[in-house]
Amino acid sequence: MTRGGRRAPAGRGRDGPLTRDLLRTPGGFGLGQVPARLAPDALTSMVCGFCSTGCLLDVHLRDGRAVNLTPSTRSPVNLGMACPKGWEALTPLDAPDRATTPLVRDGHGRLQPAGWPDALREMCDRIKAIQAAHGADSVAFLSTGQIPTEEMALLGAVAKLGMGMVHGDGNTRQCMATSVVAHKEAFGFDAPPYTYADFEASDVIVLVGSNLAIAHPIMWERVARNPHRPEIVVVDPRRTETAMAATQHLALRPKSDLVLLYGIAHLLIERGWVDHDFVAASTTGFEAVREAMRAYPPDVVAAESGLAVEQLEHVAATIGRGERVSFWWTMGVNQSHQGVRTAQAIINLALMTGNIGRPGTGANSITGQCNAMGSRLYSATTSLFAGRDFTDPDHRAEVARIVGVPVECIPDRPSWSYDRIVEGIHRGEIKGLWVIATNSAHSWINQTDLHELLDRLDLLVVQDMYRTTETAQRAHVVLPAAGWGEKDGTFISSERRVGLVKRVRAAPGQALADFAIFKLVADTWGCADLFRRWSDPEAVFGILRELSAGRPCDMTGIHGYDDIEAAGGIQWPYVAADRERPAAETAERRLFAGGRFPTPDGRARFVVDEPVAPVERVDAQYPLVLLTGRGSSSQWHTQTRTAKSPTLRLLHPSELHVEVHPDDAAPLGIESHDEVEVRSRRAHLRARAFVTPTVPPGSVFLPMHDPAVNRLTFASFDPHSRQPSYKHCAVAVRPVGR
Ligand SMILES: Nc1nc2c(c(=O)[nH]1)N[C@H]1C(S)=C(S)[C@@H](COP(=O)(O)OP(=O)(O)OC[C@H]3O[C@@H](n4cnc5c(=O)[nH]c(N)nc54)[C@H](O)[C@@H]3O)O[C@H]1N2
Ligand SMILES: Nc1nc2c(c(=O)[nH]1)N[C@H]1C(S)=C(S)[C@@H](COP(=O)(O)OP(=O)(O)OC[C@H]3O[C@@H](n4cnc5c(=O)[nH]c(N)nc54)[C@H](O)[C@@H]3O)O[C@H]1N2
Ligand code: SF4
Ligand SMILES: [Mo]
Repeated sequence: MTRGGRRAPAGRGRDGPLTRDLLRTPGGFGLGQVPARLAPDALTSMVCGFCSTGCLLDVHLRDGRAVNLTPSTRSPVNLGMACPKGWEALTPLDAPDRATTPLVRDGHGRLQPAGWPDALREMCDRIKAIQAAHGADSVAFLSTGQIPTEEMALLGAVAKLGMGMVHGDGNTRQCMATSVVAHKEAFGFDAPPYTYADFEASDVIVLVGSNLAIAHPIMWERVARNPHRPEIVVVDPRRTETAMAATQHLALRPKSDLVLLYGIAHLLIERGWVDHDFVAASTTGFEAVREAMRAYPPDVVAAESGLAVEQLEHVAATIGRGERVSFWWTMGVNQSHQGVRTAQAIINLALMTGNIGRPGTGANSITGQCNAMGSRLYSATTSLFAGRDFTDPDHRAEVARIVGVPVECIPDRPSWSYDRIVEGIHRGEIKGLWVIATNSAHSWINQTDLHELLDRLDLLVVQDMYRTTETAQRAHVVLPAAGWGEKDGTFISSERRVGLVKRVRAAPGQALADFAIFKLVADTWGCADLFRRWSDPEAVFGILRELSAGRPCDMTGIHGYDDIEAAGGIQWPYVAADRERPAAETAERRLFAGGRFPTPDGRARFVVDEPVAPVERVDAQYPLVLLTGRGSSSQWHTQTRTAKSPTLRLLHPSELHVEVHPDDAAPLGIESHDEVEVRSRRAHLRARAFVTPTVPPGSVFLPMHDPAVNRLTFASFDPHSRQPSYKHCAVAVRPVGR
């Protein structure tokens, strides 16, 4: 036994039967051919691989190869629409910097091409050596919300059940952790309750910290289709594209959301806009809320949030009088120092007004990446498969039985969160790291010491489509991965819809589907026998189906990929009885109808807390708050994919711009297009100024797509979700060269 109480592995990596097959077949696994299920000159549909909307795209094949795509008209999700990223989704696959062969760093520090067996042996031997010396939990992995669910599940199984790892988290920590915790505490399960039809059915739509027009353009199109002339309330310090189209824009002081939401609750209670029947039948904890909300009268809230008392009265009346009010939130809430309580304050408003479980209502967290929802349920990082708990012996026994592994293989403690893994490297507890489909060296908060920490690792393995990412550049071993369009599996969208992705292109060179890579790692490690049932993505889907039985995310009614194909995507839950229902009834469904929730007593829970100030304060030296987020609908995160499309590059600025309010720019003599320096207490960067009243005075905005931005951000975290607070730190701006 080792420090972590987990078995330390023995023996060396070897070529198992799979790896030997691979050796005999240069190019590997026949990835060059279009799968038998697709006719060579046909149209086939699959879900987009960028955002969580899950638009269905029709892919046009010629001689078995995808040559074009158009948005599908047969899906209720996107109704024939796609945003620029969807239209351009095939282009990044052809980029010249694709990783086409495994790379291993040589004695001179250079990454050199290697064969798969050598790279896999290098990886496994070094992990085993580290674990033997420092314990099984001294090697961790970081994964993603962007690979198919089947691949995520296989990774979780191979790394934790097969290789003895304990700690593995995902980039979803940067994105969704807050909503996960808020949902579990309030609803009893991590379940976004809505369907996109709710955008069209509401008479009031409240968007908190969400720039839907840019980050989820097709959901925004669904809002535009709403025939009820809805009131659209946008809560965002910036006058975003979304806020410009709103009927009420609450440009609150950054990070004053919790006070604002409590102030709205105060007014709803005072003015008698509480649905007491719903509260009595379907919730617990309202009396504590009523008591706590006394402390948030409009004058106090106005002073804290920078809004006018009339604005507060107006928004409360809009919500109170609305018949079908839906509340939606994204990163302006999740990425804050008190994200979980803020999300729950939104849930409180929906519960106290009875706006949940009916068409056009809901407390609705919008997810980010194409498969964030698959990661939340099946990646075996934070929770055990299908929303189970690693610490619950019954849950472990159930999973061991279904998956067919000895129960001792399943860790009995949850993983460290991403920030704790990074801290583990700092403390010398984590010596090896395997990074899959995330670009930490650009996207993680406060990069100041991350690069140095990554360099300190005894082993960094990076598995990515591209060899040029900031993280791959620092790796000892790079494993070349196939991307979206080059492999099979399923994604789960924001509205819980399971959709198919397919291999419609050959991966370049020796790149392999992540699924194949995980199988080869297991083979080389010597634990492939444990995963014999996990033979291909559809077989794994079958295992996940079994794991979902009786859980709120039950999908036992989906018998296989053909069902998903025929329906164009199926929302969970979907049980055997759903198969008998008319398709129109199951096409678009929401949760919690009848006011029942998956808590032990069937009731939703109100949660309240004391608002606290963000950790890093502005002062005379650093007088401005830095907000960060998405820059345009044509840029995706760290730009490894979207920057490869000439069309998408035309749709966004070619240089980094910082948005500065005229009142802040004037005294500094800054005009649009001037080169400026943005400095935080940790680092500085150069950018062009864009002087604009869309940012509030006292704040500046930088898009997250430039690697320099996270050298400025300040590492503070929500205490309950450990999600980084990317949207608040103190900076100064000054002109350069004058
Ligand atoms: N084009 C494009 N689309 C994407 C992505 C992408 O990279 N590019 N990424 C996808 C992913 S993974 C995600 S998670 C989503 C993110 O989708 P969003 O969350 O909508 O995008 P962000 O721009 O990060 O943040 C939303 C807004 O939060 C605001 N904000 C900042 N601080 C506060 C605050 O204190 N209070 C409030 N109320 N608002 C605040 C910002 O001004 C910003 O307009 O987008 C998804 N879609
Ligand atoms: N300042 C600031 N920072 C932020 C945010 C912010 O708002 N502000 N937002 C945060 C959020 S919400 C998110 S989700 C993160 C995103 O941060 P990241 O996850 O780092 O962003 P991506 O650029 O999407 O990185 C995905 C990586 O996976 C690779 N990849 C794509 N498909 C595949 C595949 O199929 N297999 C493999 N093996 N690799 C693949 C891509 O080439 C890329 O290198 O950023 C966070 N960082
Ligand atoms: S809205 Fe999202 S899912 Fe739809 S095409 Fe654009 S990136 Fe793809
Ligand atoms: Mo995200």
